[in-house]
Amino acid sequence: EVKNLEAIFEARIARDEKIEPKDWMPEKYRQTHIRQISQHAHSEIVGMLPEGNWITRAPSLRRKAALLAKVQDEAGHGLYLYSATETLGISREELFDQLHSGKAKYSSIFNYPSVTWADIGAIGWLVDGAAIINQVALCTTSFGPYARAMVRICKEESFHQRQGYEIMLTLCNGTPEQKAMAQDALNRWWWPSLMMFGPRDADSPHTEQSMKWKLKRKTNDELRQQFVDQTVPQADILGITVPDPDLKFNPETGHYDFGEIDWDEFWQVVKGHGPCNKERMEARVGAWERGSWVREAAMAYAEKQAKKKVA
Ligand code: FAQ
Repeated sequence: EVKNLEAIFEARIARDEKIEPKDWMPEKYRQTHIRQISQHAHSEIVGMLPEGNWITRAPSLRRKAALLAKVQDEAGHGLYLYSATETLGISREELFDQLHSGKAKYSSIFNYPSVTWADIGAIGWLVDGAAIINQVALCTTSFGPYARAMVRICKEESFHQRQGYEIMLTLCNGTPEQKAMAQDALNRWWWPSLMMFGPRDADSPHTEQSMKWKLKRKTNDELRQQFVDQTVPQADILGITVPDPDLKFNPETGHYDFGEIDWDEFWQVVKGHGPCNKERMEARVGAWERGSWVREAAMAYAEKQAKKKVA
């Protein structure tokens, strides 16, 4: 019986049909999706923190309005993604519990500090730029609710990337001090942005199976290369330098060759030992605890309404 269901499922994947929440799916397919989509949701929510840090200090009303809108969009992305995860049979409470207990990961990138205004430019340009490359590939992922969430999220991310690049352009066309700030932000965010794509394919335990299921449509290394190829010419336009002495266009392959990522740093950050891991988790757990009275009040009100109906 299960063999038969599995054959039908595999045939649907081969035909590029979307798998929907109530369809039969292998348990491992379900679990892998819960893992990836929830980690993606957690990343959106934790990702609000480094940028939220600058809302009160944005240099103009226009910049403040744009940054506020961007951070709100990220909350929205987190909510669509939590909803998509819930369709796989796990509750929001369980998902939060996994984040707060450290069982679930979120993107390594959000464990770095945003120390100057130029970091807001670099995050939009590089971090959202990397996120779009990863997420455009996910728009054709096999699980319907995830694919549909990605289509809308990508549209919003395009605006995020542009607002970041425009901040960088303004700084790079400004005073020497402003240009130096932009260069410093690129120096600090470049390598962590490359790490967002995950370990090398050879060291990635999940890629092979996720490619077969069409959860992933491109591998970590393919997407990373695409990011480098797209972003280096943008740095040239800004007139700032990518902090990689090995970076060089290779006319034979048509791609940029680039230096080795510090994989030790990557795994340290993933395991919870990055510069801001502790601060980020304290912010999330603290928000959950401080919000408990709202959840209790909502429950008490719902109970009262239910009793009224019975009476
Ligand atoms: N950080 O075998 P793989 C955003 C973990 S964008 C932390 O390659 P997989 C927008 C991985 O989970 C950022 N952990 O795994 C925004 C696994 O551990 P596990 C979010 C990482 O899943 C912008 C282990 O290493 N985007 O939020 C990282 O096939 C600006 C082995 O790795 C997404 O989540 C990492 N960088 O490939 C918001 C995209 N890389 O689970 C605010 C969706 C790997 O076994 C401001 N996710 N690990 O314990 C994906 O595409 C994939 O999950 C990958 C990893 C590519 C991230």
